[in-house]
Amino acid sequence: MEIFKNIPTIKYEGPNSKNPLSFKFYDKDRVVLGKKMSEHLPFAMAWWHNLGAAGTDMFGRDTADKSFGAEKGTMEHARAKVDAGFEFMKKTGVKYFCFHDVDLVPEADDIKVTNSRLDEISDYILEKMKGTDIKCLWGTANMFSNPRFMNGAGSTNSADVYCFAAAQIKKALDVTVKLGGKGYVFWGGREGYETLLNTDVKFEQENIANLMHMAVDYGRSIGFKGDFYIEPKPKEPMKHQYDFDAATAIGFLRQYGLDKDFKLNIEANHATLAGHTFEHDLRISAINGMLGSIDANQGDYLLGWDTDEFPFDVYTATMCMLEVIRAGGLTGGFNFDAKNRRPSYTQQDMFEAYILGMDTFALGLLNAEKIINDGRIDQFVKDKYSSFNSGIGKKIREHKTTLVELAAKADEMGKPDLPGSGKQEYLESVVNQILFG
Ligand code: XLS
Ligand code: CA
Ligand code: CA
Repeated sequence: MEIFKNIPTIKYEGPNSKNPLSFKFYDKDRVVLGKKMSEHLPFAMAWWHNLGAAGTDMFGRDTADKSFGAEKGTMEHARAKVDAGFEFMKKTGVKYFCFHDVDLVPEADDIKVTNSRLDEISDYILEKMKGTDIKCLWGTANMFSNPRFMNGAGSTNSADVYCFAAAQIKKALDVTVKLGGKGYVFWGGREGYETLLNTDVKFEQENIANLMHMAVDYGRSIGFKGDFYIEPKPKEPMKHQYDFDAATAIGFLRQYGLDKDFKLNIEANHATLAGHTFEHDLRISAINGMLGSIDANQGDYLLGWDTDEFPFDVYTATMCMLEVIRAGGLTGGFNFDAKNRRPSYTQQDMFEAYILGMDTFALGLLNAEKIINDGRIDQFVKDKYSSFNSGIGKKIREHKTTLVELAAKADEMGKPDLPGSGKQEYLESVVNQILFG
């Protein structure tokens, strides 16, 4: 049964099309820098936002109807969501999906019941996947909504609750492996604290790391070959979250010996909440060999919370794609962890949101290609450090000098020439010229 009756398969019609249900820039087979657009941009649908979120916020109830013809909170509804999701992915050409355990089925009071529901729904999803090229990008366990996680999951003060975190991870890994998922995410929404007056930070971080080690051991034992990811976020719901940003998460992974199995899933809105640009956290991940996957969305610079908007900022998408291309691509993909604004409540709005997001990243990719082919930006950065190519600079790079030798050099010079100009304004105008010239 067709759910999105008035929505056709979305096709590329080019930048001049006025058809709202068409791609203007995402042309999946177009070759960019030697690869098809669809290979550069493995897009994913977030089960929770697209099939679940219906507009409820702190001040008001649902505006959208996401029942998909079934009664909410039932297994019939869980199956209707699968039907809707697969029809949506086929019509938009999105090839991957991401899920939390409780996005797939209604959670029961007894975890054994929830788990049998997960078995049932994952059979149904597997059935739906047959004959399509739709795949699972990553799975995760929701260890932040249920009241038992009020004091954290891996960081909880209750050993009993810790068992439930472990049980959910185990099951979410089972389902991820069953669906052939490429990755498994830890987003530590409740892994942090409100006040040090009631918190042993070291104890909590050790317990989180221990849980992650057990997850790796279990995952590998059932044949999971993909990457585990930490998804950093500085705050919300907690005041202080342990995985503040990319640099913090990398330090944690290295300290606890998890860096071989984990990479990072960088969400744009989380990077900006941490006071960084999106591209900053991508660069930090990439230079540490840990850029795994991306949650593609954007925040609002006027708001201090996680608005999860569909990305429309082409300039930021351009900077993102430059980072991704320079890093050699992602092992994961681009998951639209984004939701329609509350007044955009129709089925057509759901499609228009994905068209916006996919076109924005297609533009980002095309722009990144132009910047790379133009070469002026890369050349500038290369030249900027050229004093390290020879003489004393080369010795510094090769660790062949000492503070004593360098200090003697400084004495000899008395006063250095000023370093070359950073030329930020010129470079920004070069970018504008490449993008709009
Ligand atoms: C919330 C996070 C969450 C993760 C998965 O802010 O973005 O949705 O991506 O648990
Ligand atoms: Ca996210
Ligand atoms: Ca978010």
